[in-house]
Amino acid sequence: MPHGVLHRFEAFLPVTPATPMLSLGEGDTPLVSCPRLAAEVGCGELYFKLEGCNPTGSFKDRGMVVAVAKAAEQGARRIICASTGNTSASAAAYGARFGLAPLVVVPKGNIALGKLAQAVMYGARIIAVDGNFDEALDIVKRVTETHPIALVNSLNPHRLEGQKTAAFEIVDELREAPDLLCLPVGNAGNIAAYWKGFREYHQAGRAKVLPRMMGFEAAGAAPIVQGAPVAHPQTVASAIRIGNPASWRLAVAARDESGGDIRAVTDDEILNAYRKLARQEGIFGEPASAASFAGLLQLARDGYPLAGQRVVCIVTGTGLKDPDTAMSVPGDLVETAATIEAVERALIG
Ligand code: AN7
Repeated sequence: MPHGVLHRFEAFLPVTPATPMLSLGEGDTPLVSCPRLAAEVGCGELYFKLEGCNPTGSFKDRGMVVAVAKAAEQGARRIICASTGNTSASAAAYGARFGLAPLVVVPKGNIALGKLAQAVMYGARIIAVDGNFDEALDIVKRVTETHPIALVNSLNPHRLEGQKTAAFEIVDELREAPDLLCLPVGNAGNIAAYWKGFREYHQAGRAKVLPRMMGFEAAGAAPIVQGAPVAHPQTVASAIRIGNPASWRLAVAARDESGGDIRAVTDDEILNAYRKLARQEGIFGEPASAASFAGLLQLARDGYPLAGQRVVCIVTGTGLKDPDTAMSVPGDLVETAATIEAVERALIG
């Protein structure tokens, strides 16, 4: 059985007879219903879409498979991206799979350990710059103007084409679009891709509802909320530590056309949602991914009308990507001697 985004959604993607139809099994991620949290938040239904179940552990694989397939089709030999970590992991994996050499430019010391390990393992040339993501992206854009290297950041429209397939999957599974879609916003490509996906399915008659798009930036990296670029973005959620998003205008269009909102969530709200989701539902997303649920909790607290609403929160990447942040959360760890008595004592209290 052929699997993956290119096969499953061929009719909605820029696939030609010359497109190499490879896959690592991306897409088809779980949509997990959480009725207890729905009751707590006060919405009708609540689902989490676990994009961490993609082959490299984040939603980036959906768009990367399309971008890299098209680059291969067009005869590219090398691909390049700037990244806060997940894009580089995905580019490195799909570069290996399609036989294109991956180059990744990352902010030195500022990407999560698991993501760096992935780029190392998949054999990317890793260029760690002494600057932030926005500076890295500027450099990469300029490099591709003068070198024959395919750009696979989300400025490449094939990336958003692939990412829109997550919206298709939600509608296919619920047999309707949700009322509200909550997701983190960093470089702002994903919110634009989901909105494109929901509109295309709506136009194709597969959904009657168009969701309100609710995006959440980290408070220390919230250029869209503030209406101006942030020169030195700061947040514990390193994936969305971005001060000048490439898809800014598309994100604002998604917000306004859908009647949604883009808001800021603080690091405390992110970390609270990160722990709560793991401890109450067994869903371990990375800190940036917890911004979706942090945002929903904020909406509930602010009295946003949620009663009866069907809400989907996107968990964009797996928590295993960022072991350092996980280990900074107070855990319940007891070390003892290897005796029955010592372990019995550790069971209580
Ligand atoms: C887990 O990898 O920008 O708003 O370079 O890794 O579409 O950028 C990652 C972004 C959310 C934000 N959640 O999505 C990169 C990068 C996770 C992410 C986002 C990212 P966009």
